Amino acid sequence: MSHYKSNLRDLEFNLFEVFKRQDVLGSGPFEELDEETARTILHEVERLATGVVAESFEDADRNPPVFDPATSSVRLPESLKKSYRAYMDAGWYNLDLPPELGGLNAPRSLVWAAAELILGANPAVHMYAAGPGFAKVLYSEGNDAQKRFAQQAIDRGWGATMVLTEPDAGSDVGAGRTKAVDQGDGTWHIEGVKRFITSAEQDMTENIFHLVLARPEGAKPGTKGLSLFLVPKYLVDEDGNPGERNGVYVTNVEHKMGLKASTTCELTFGAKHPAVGYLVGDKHDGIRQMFLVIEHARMMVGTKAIATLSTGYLNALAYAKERKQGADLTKMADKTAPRVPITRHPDVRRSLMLQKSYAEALRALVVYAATQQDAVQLAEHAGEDDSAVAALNDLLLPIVKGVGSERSYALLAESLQTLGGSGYLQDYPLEQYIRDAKIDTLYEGTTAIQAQDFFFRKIVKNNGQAFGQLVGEIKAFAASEAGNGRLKEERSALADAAVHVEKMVEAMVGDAMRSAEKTDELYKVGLNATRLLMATGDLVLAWLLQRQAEIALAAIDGADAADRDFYAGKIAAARFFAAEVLPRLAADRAVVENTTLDLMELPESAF
Ligand code: ST9
Ligand code: FAD
Repeated sequence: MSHYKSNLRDLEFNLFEVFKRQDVLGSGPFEELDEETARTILHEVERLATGVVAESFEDADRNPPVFDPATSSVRLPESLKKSYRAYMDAGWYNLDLPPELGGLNAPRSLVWAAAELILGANPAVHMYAAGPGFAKVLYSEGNDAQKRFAQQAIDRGWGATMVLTEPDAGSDVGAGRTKAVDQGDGTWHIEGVKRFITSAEQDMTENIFHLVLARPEGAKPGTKGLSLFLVPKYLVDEDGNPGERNGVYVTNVEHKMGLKASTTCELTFGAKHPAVGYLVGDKHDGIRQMFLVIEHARMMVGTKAIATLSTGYLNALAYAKERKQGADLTKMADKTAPRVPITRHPDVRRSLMLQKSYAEALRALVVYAATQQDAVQLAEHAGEDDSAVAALNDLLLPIVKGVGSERSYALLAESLQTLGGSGYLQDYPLEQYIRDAKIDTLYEGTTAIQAQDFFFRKIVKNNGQAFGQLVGEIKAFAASEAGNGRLKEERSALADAAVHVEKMVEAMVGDAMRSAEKTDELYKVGLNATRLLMATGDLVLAWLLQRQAEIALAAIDGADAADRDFYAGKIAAARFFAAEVLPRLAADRAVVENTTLDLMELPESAF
């Protein structure tokens, strides 16, 4: 039986009952796709995900890829290759491609809903399948030859990588030392060592193309001195036929805590013979170009995290319904009382509802962010200004990635706990979920980096516009009649929470402004950035749960039995979250408003 427990009902609830995607499907840029087709696609992807894609999840963890240093090659487990091949053959990567690349140009909300299913079933498969997505970026940024290469990459199913990190340049990408030397003939030679590169070697595709940040000789320091180069494993002729082996080789594959099926490689350029690179778009604009990939990858990581939490919760729930242990708390003195399923124990119920409310709220967050991306697609198609929705999407990305990964990792521990000692065994998928999910708080920018991005770039640099819009919408909901009297207390808690988050931002902006006079004040922002990110996340999640509850309240009376339970769960999750999670934001605000510099003044030796 598949380890993967999907939640298609909830995905469809978000897409069609909450965010009304049927209103944008079937017209404009999405003319080719109507609601029925979208639902069929999701059902088909779910069938694939819970079937052949999920099949190799465990085997590829226990029998991970093997690196051969003599040939710089990697052998992937056959089971994983089968999952990958089935996914690629089904062709769903086409959803996200533009028509000029043979794609369906589906709304991003549908793309991410489908992605959740694959990421939950077997995240490594999704990552190995990134070639067409990378080709899309290359197509949009590249010159004519690179556009042709991008089309060939899709047609011939090549793999791809994003290559930023170096031993001394992790979070600090601008410290990168990999060099690019202009050959004067339209080619460059790349020299240096990159590390931790996902999918840089595998034995499933004819070619792999690397999108590499390197510094042209004489270019300025920092990220702005980096340029983006296309560096294929095999150089190709005009028709895309692979020829000469290029001088880029994998020189190590890491042994990791989790996500073992996905290769994480050291990549050495130009040590054996020249590594030929092509400047993307013939212009030195590397960090902006790479962020087109990074933004997508951050969304992917957040979606992977919540997909794992969701299947973790559903596995825990299934176990809890079956496992009998102890008597009902009210009969604890009666040693002859019947043993009950652990779902009867208040502490198990509390934990399950915490898992459910976060898993479903985080899913709603992913779909909500994706609907902003739909709006960007719609605006671009209509030739309209998309800056406001784009800024809102930008604001949401560190929440999706930073909050999604942190909360999912923490709550997967609750899912494991639900299984008691059995959760610790490899007989169940929980321990692998935890190992596989830890990476989500680390790569694509650690949580601290997401938090700084959120405050400095997405709030301060944007003059608080997107943040103001988001909090304004939340406050308007809180002040509305949503729920017709049946969400009154929840909306009141939401209104209080919105004020707490606003006050946190106000205090931190004050710290940042005072730092113009007294530089150390900026440390206070650094001390609180992650706290603000997580608190804003909880605020947004509470709001999304209440929006879901409003819809559930309106639908529950006429619903059939299964839907009545589904809607009752939605209302309960919103109430639980408002009562149990939101009150903590008052404490967060108090911490922010009373932050001192004590910690920064403490000598390192005192730690
Ligand atoms: C990694 C990969 O970890 C892990 C998984 C790989 C899986 C592969 C499969 C993925 C599949 C999905 C992808 C398919 C693609 C499909 C695409 C389809 C569309 N937003 O603040 P400044 C830019 S990879 C946008 O001064 P510093 C901007 O151009 C490794 N742009 O930065 C800006 O200029 P300006 C991941 C942003 O102090 C310029 O950067 N590593 C943003 O110089 C400079 O900005 C990391 O993520 C943004 N949010 O450098 C590194 N931010 O201001 C983490 C910056 O003029 N570290 N730009 O606009 C950071 O992010 C640092 O904050 C830093 C700081 C490096 C940016
Ligand atoms: P460091 O930057 O050294 O960070 C160490 C700690 O210090 C972290 O807790 C961090 O939050 C904190 N810290 C660092 N700087 C600051 C700061 N300014 N303010 C506050 N806190 C800070 N990279 C690629 O280019 N391509 C890939 O495909 C890729 N795949 C990966 C796959 C895996 C499995 C792994 C483990 C990594 C991958 N990476 C990839 C690299 C990944 O993006 C980096 O590991 C990540 O950006 C963090 O860099 P680092 O590991 O050097 O940690």
